[in-house]
Amino acid sequence: MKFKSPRLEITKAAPIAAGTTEPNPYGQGHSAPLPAYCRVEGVINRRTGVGGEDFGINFALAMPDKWNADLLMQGGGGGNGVVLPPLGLVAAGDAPGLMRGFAVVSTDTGHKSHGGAFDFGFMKDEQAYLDFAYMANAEVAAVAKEIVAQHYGKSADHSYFAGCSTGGREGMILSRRYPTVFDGIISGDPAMRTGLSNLAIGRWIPIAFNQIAPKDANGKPLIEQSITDNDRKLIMDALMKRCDAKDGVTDGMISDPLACDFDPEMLVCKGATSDSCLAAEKAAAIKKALAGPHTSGGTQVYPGFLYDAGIASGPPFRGLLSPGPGIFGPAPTELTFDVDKEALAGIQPLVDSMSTNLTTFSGHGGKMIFYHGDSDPWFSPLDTFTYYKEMAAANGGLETVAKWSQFYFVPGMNHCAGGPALHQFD
Ligand SMILES: [Ca+2]
Repeated sequence: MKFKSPRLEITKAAPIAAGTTEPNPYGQGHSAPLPAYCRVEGVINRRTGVGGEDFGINFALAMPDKWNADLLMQGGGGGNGVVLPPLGLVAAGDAPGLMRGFAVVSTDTGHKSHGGAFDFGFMKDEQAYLDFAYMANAEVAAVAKEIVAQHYGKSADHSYFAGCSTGGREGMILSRRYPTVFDGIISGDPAMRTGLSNLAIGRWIPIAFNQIAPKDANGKPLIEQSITDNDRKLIMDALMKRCDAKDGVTDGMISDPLACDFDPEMLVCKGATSDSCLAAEKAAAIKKALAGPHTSGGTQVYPGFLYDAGIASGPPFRGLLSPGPGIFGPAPTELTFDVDKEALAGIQPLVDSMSTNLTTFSGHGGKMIFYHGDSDPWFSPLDTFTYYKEMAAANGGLETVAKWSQFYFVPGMNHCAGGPALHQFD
């Protein structure tokens, strides 16, 4: 095979017999035997970067013998840095893309992780940062299209991208920076403004709970005791009583989250504190935490979160009402912080995903689906929904945009999976 890009090296090309399984590193979604396919692996722009480290955009492409004539790129997660099996699991229900006949490609987006899903050490290398921020997926897509065309003797009819979390952000970035590369994009629970979402979940919310938490002998807040099991039960019972039926069906799910007008201050004790009511400062702290970070002048710098069926879930996917150590380590121990200063530092122009002009993407027939778990404790579904509304307003209005882009709340779903939800859908 001959390729246009002189920076491309193919490192493996082998037929894989039908019946193999690929363990899913995320532990859910897929275990069925895969169909026969050709697996190609390669690297684009192999180079030596900062500190003498080897960099390059690694990818894996699975091309099934029984091809449906389409290409699917799967988005990444966390800080990427690993080439996950090219299966196409996101929003694929119980049959990943490869089983449905798609050629599927995945990539590490230009660096190797040295410490799990959240190793961001690669950012010290400029090109590695640019590749992660926005460049690598488009480069891999171009190469994958070329390999697919040579392997099957014809170009893919359509090219799709589907990702959740970092993959959701990647889909949004692709729709704007490379608007003609994909015909369809699915962006789930997008990690679209991680500086500001970290301000919310790593600072604003835990520090609000620290303020009401009991303190140890050294004055350190015991954040896990700030909300008790009894508080959680009290809140969830009242929340479901108030909002479950608003969607027309009392089924344990809040399917009309924007109509939910639950307020924890409804539960404040009228007289003496007891197990059947909330202390006033506790209700106020919960309300403040879930309202999202505001500057000292009152400007909202990241949206609030929804009151939903999954917000009291415990570890490993801690809901917002179960504060404690998180994926990035122990909870902060401060009782106050300078929100104005940290909000300014939380803006990251290269990775943030804010501009709304999708005229070229929609102009070539591009379709885009957004979805977001209502109980996502990392990224607010309201941030994604606000982006969707602003994007619609900037592209001809909701009625016009709804013909090529839709937004779906996923009731009960935590971050991309889990929670009291139907999280396998397609
Ligand atoms: Ca309901």
